[in-house]
Amino acid sequence: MFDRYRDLAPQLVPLDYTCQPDVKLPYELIGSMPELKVLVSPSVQDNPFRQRIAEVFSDDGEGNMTLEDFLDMFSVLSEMAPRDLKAYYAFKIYDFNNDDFLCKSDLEKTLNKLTRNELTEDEVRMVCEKVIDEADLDNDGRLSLEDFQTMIVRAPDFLR
Ligand SMILES: [Ca+2]
Ligand SMILES: [Ca+2]
Repeated sequence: MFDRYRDLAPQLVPLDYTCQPDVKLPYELIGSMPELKVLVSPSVQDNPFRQRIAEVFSDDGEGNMTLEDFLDMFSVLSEMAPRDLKAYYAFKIYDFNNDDFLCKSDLEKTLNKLTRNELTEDEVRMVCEKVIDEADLDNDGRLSLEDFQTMIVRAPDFLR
């Protein structure tokens, strides 16, 4: 993974990391990686969450990544990562306004991205209401991480 990171910008990334150099690669380089483009499935050519994933894993929240951010991202995305860890980051990725809850607007945004705006506004609203209805265990109208994790346990296909 270090080689992949360095290959993105050999002029910026030193070979020797023993002194922990303060290097960050801009999102434009990270987001161009084929791994990030096809994450959703091979049939989806461009991953609509590409930028959001990089934002969540970057320390600066803008998708610019240190080597450490980069390694974290790929270890969570790997097939070997535990389900709870994947669920935690999926939650963060969908929590667009970073308030630690998935509210209706987060879900609408997620759904619009997943379906590439192919659903009508009414359809999106209906699906989001249904998701909250089914997963909101404490009835506060939004999904906490706990609500979300329970939902995932009941829908094993979700993380794929
Ligand atoms: Ca939120
Ligand atoms: Ca809730």
